[in-house]
Amino acid sequence: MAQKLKMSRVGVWSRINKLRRQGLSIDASQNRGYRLAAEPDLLNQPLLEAWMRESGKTCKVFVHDEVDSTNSFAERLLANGEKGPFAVLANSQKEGRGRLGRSWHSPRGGNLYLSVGFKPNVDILKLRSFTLWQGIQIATLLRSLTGIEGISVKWPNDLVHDKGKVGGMLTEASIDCERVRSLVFGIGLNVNCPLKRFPSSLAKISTSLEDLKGESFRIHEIAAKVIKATLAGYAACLKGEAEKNLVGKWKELDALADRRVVVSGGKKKIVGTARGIDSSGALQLKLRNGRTKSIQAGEVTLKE
Ligand code: BT5
Repeated sequence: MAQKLKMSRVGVWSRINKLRRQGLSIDASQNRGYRLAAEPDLLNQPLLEAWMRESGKTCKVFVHDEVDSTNSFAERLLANGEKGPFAVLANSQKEGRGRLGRSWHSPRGGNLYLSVGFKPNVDILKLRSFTLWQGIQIATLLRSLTGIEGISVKWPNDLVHDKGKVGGMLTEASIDCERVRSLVFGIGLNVNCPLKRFPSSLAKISTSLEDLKGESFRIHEIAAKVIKATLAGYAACLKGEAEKNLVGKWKELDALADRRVVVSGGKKKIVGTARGIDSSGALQLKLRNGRTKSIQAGEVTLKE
């Protein structure tokens, strides 16, 4: 290693110790060298960048220990002239958020809190199904990466399994004259953080990849691959490929398919059977009177 890096063995040793202090677990063996024994659960920027190179897709990344919200951080970067795409990641969030003022529980270490910022400057129609399409991309990725078959999408922005919610997505955009000027796609994914660190009411309805598989996952690898899937999903939306394949792909991963559900929006509640989505991304709800209602926005819960 010293020869390859053109430095002294003491120099290598001191850098290895620096990496150990950053949380990397490195084994040493006399006359053989060093080996990365386990990857840390806390984010390490060079390690993330190495995984991004490995995954074949890179963009600028901003790694933090704690932020208010990675979505807010990305919005500020875009407002200050940062060009997209870039990714913002944090070990924890003080004000992680979901939709409609709800919060996203974001304990430190082991879970993914990631936002990707874009400057699209395209017609709003091109991105109207963006969150649904990203859900398909990420659920597909997680199934193949973890072997957990039951990971599904729940309209409009959840990643779920029968055991509970494993992740959520939040897309925020600034729109002007029907054009999307800036776009932030945020995802929170429960990876390795033990559910006992969740408030008990939330632990009951949540799950994590570790909880589902019984083993922990490399957070940097997952982050790099989710970033890659997000960039590819965005490109597919701009090219119009997403819209063509949306309905069919959603069907393969739809947690609500043919389930009796209650849709609430404001004070109204509608009961029906979920029958997938249409090409605009609206939920198709079959009502008791046989009609199908298109739902553009709302909250869906399973009917007991
Ligand atoms: C979401 O909202 O599911 C979108 C969550 C997006 C979070 C990411 S983290 C990175 C980026 N930065 C941010 O500030 N946000 C994004 P919604 O559909 O409104 O669901 C919120 C509800 O999910 C809460 O009211 C809880 O019931 C539940 N919840 C909160 N934290 C959770 C967690 N860690 N795991 C599972 N469920 C959770």
